[in-house]
Amino acid sequence: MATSYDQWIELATKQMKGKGPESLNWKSPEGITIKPMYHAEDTKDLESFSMFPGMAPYTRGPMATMYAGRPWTIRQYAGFSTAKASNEFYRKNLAAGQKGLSVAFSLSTHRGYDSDNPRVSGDIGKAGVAIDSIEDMKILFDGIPLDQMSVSMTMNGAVIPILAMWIGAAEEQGVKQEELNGTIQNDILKEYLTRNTYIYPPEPSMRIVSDIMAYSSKNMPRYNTISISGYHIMEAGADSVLQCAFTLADGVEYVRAALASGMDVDTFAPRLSFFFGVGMNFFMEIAMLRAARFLWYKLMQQFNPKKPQSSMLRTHVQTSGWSLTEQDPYNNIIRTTIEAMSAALGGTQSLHTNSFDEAVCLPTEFSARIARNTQIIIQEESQICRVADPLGGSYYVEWLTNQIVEGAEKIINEIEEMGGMAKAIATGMPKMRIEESAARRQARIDQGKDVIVGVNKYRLKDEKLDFEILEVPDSVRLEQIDRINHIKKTRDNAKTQACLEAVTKAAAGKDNLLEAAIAAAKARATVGEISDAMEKVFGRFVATTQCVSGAYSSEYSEAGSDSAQVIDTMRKRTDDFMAKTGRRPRILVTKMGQDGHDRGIKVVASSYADLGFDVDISPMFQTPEEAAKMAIENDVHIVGASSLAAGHKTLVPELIGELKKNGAEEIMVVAGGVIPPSDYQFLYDAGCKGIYGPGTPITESAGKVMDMLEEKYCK
Ligand code: 3CP
Repeated sequence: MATSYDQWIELATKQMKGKGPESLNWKSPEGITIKPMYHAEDTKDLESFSMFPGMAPYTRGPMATMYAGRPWTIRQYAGFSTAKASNEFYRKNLAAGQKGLSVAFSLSTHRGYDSDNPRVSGDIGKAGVAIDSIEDMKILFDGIPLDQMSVSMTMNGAVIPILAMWIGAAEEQGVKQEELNGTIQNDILKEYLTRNTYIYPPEPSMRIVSDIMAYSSKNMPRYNTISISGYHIMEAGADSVLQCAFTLADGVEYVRAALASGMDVDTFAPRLSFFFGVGMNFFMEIAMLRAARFLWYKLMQQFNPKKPQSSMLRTHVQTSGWSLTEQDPYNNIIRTTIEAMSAALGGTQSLHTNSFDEAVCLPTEFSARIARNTQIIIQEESQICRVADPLGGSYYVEWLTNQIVEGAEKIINEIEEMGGMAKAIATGMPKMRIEESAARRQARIDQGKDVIVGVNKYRLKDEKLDFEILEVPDSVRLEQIDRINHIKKTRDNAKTQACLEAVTKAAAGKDNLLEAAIAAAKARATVGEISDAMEKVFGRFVATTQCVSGAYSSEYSEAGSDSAQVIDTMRKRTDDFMAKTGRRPRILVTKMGQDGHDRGIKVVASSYADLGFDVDISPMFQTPEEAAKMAIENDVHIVGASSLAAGHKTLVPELIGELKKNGAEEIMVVAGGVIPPSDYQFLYDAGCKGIYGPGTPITESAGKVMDMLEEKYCK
């Protein structure tokens, strides 16, 4: 029976009692207007439409049969404490159905510090496994055959020593370099944008990326030399269009860097890989993955690749850590399942599913099992793997894919006009866009426009934490220090020093850095020593911290007068404080330790500024002593310390101690981030005045801070 769109409008209008269906249009965070229905007209002549999977332009996936031929790799990101503890964890997971490994390193390791460095006393083994030497690396992979197991290592800052140690450990396991299979993240550009685990300035860091590509393409043909990552960009607050655009623009920059170093595009491009994050906007995430593949194909054509694989985007996906909530945490299992489905329907090659407890603590064996089984059940029970790209041809998904293509392409063109991503990053443009997007999202959540079940809707009155918390003991640090001391005593020091000098010479000249570092790693040089050997030439990068203004409050005023009133009330309180005390309430927001997650402090800083606070942001990676000094020098009323990497029990009490030591106990300290509720009392006993966990609306935490300040200064 022939039907028409006009007839559908008529029917919908009738069923909606006279309201036209356009009244149901919804504007997504990307600014895309989503209609309540799509049909053939919407998919006519779409540029990104693709007939077959496995064929250019790859919108439908890189392989012809996709999961019908081979399902994606279940690759869970894990690592904590010592190499021995992590090795046991890996072996158990592999026996239980995990297919590939993915190593999470300690933040101290990321930043190129050995475990005996006083700067990292709160970080060792907390958010990943501490690796100081090839001996640790050998223990990490003990009993895991590196010629068979593909290993992903999330490492960017200390990428040279870590990759060198892995290659060295494999060799001492009897595995040749050409047999090695895996991926190194090695995506330094996004570190300056969001993740912050850089060590050196951008220019030498880009040289490191190219050196790794050059070495691997010659010696490790099965190795993916980079994992160009949008995940962290999304986690920092980017919407899907921004994630897609910035990630691909980073990719283009790496291709140009490799070409500039003299490589032929087809020698390295087939081994570029990607890494995207997916959140809760189900179809948008699917569309983003499809759009990214199409756009990458299109972008690569400017480099005239001959091999089809050179323009084929293959990706790992991780479900969003940020979408997990501390409140009613079992809801996180459901969120992760939905996100995993979008990754699968979007055509990922490899997937990590988060554990439900990650908004509170490190995953335990129990929570990791549920996370892994989420993937196994989708793969082995749901039958969704039977057909390649089952959503291909869906009016809505194809239309949405093209919307993301168009939106992302616009931003990529803007970046091209600025001279490429490295130059764009230097202007601060991408960072500001991401932060603006994050502040807007926070404002939508705080107003209840974006629903988060258990947080801003259906919140439980009485929450009890009824699951096990994994805590990494401080003794891990002492164990690591013992091992470093032992290595330094037993190695051939003259040989080690000669190898380290060769690394410095390579940094200053043209020798391949990875090649020099492999020799140093085998001579038992430590991560810190190899990093320092390069730092002598490259220096260490210090970022300047800025924040956006107006995004949080403008999202409120766009919502109408009721919402705007919340902001006005807070502003009145800060104005009154100023009238009574002669100063605006002044807060220093700081991150201590090597935790680079700065979305939280950026959102807090820009929103508090919108509410009328004077806000100072400390540089990243502060010691408690440095943070206290800055608080005193800036004469703040309060310090907000953010912690997402399990260092809070060491760092927050040390900060309070430093303030006291310097006669500034009147400066109050509050904390926020991923802090298990079972640690709250410990922190209160140490003198912390307030703890604001994930999901606390900014207006609520700011209100509580003002309660304390008014009590202290206005009575
Ligand atoms: C796949 N294959 C197939 C088919 N599908 N063959 C025939 N028919 C099919 N349908 C083949 C492939 O060609 C390949 O063969 C082999 O099977 C493996 O497939 P793959 O797609 O290459 O999968 P995998 O080895 O898992 O590699 C996936 C990518 C890799 C390419 C994405 O880079 C990867 O594993 N990345 C993971 C990155 C990661 O885990 N990152 C963690 C970030 P060949 O081997 O012969 O080619 S965690 C960060 C957390 C946050 C933070 O940073 O703090």
